[in-house]
Amino acid sequence: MRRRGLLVTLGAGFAALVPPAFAFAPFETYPVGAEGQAVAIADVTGDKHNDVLMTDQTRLFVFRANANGKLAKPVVYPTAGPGSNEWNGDLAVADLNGDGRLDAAVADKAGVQIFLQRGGRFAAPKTIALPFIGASIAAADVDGDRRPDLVVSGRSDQDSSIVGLYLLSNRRSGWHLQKLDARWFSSIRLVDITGDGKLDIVPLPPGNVVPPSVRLYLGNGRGGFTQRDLQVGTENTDAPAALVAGDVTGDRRNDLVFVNEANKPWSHLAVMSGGPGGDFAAPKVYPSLDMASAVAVADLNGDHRNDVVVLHGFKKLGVYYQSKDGTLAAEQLTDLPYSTRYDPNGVAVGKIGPGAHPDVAIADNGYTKGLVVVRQP
Ligand SMILES: [Ca+2]
Ligand SMILES: [Ca+2]
Ligand SMILES: [Ca+2]
Ligand SMILES: [Ca+2]
Repeated sequence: MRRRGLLVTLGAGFAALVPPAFAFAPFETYPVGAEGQAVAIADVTGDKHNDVLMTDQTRLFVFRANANGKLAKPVVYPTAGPGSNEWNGDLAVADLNGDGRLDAAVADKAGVQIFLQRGGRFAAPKTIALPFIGASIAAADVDGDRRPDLVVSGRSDQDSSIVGLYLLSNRRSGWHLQKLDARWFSSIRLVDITGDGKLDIVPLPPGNVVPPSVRLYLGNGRGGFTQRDLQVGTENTDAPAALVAGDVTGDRRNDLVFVNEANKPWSHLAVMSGGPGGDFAAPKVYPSLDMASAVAVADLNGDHRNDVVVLHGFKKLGVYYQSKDGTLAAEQLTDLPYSTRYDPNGVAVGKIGPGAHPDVAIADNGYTKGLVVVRQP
C-alpha cells in the first residue's frame, strides 16, 4: 500500500521511469556444428506448437518443440550452399501453397528453396533459380491476392555487378519474377511503414553508406513499389548494422529501429518515429552496449507496447522496454554465450512452449555454433 501511495504522489512520470521487471531465464544452447545465420519461430510441424527453424549456409534445421516447449534434436534439410557470400541462408516462413500449414523459403546459393510442409515435415525443396546467391528473404502478400509473395535479394560471388532485389509473386501459375532494383540487401522486412495499409519493403543496406541512408520501397498494394531514399544518420558510425520496423513509440505508426555496430561512445539504438504521410522524425538515439548486430521488435512483457531486443557481439542480450510515455527505458542486459557477432537475421522473438511471454531464439555462429534460446517464464 505504501509503495502504491508513493507512485500516486509522484505521478505517472515517476511510474514511467521505473523499468519493468526483467524476466529472462539463463540461456540454453543447442550446438549443431553450424554457423547459424537466420532463425524463425513458427509451427512447421502441424501440432500447433511453435518450433524453431535455423539456417546456416548449407542447411535448414528444424528444432521441433513439444507442448512444454522442449526442443528435440533437429531435423536437418540440405540447401544449395555454400556460397562465398558472407550473408546467405536467410529464412522466411509462410503458408506458400494455401493448405493452412506453414512452409519455409530459404535464400541460398541457387536462389530460393521452397520447402512445403507435408505430414509434419518438409518435402524435398523446389528451387526458384535466381541470377545471384540469395542473401535475404521475406514473405508476405504484397500484391493483394492473399497469397504470400517473396521478396529476395542477393549478389553474385563471381561478378560484383550482378546484384538484385526481386519480387517473387506467388501466382496460381507459379512464381513470377520481377526485378525491383539493382541493389542487394543483407536483410529485408515487409512492413507498412507509411500507414496506408499497404506493405512496404524495408531493407538493410550492406556495409556503410555515407551519409548513412536506407532505400525504402513503398508498396501500392498491387505489387508495385516506389523508391524513397532516407538519410538515417550523419556520421559513418551511425550506419545501421541491423534494421527493423515496428511501432515502438505507442502511436500505432510503425517506426524504423536500428542499431550501429560500434563501441562506446558511438554505440546506440536509434528510433526514427513514423509520422503521417510516411515521414520520419530525426533519429532519437538511446545509449547501447557495444557492438550490436541484430535487433527485433516485440511486446516482451504483455503491456501491449512493443519493446526492443538487441544482440551484442561478445556475450550480451539487451532489452529496451517501452515506457508508458512512448520512450524506451534504459537497456537491460542478460548473458549470452560468447559470439563475436550475429547475422542481422539471427534473432527471432516468439513463444516457445506454454510461457505467458515470448522467448528469444538466436542463430549463433560463434562458440555455440548452433541455436541459443533465452526464455521468459
Ligand atoms: Ca503450406
Ligand atoms: Ca500475393
Ligand atoms: Ca510509432
Ligand atoms: Ca512491452
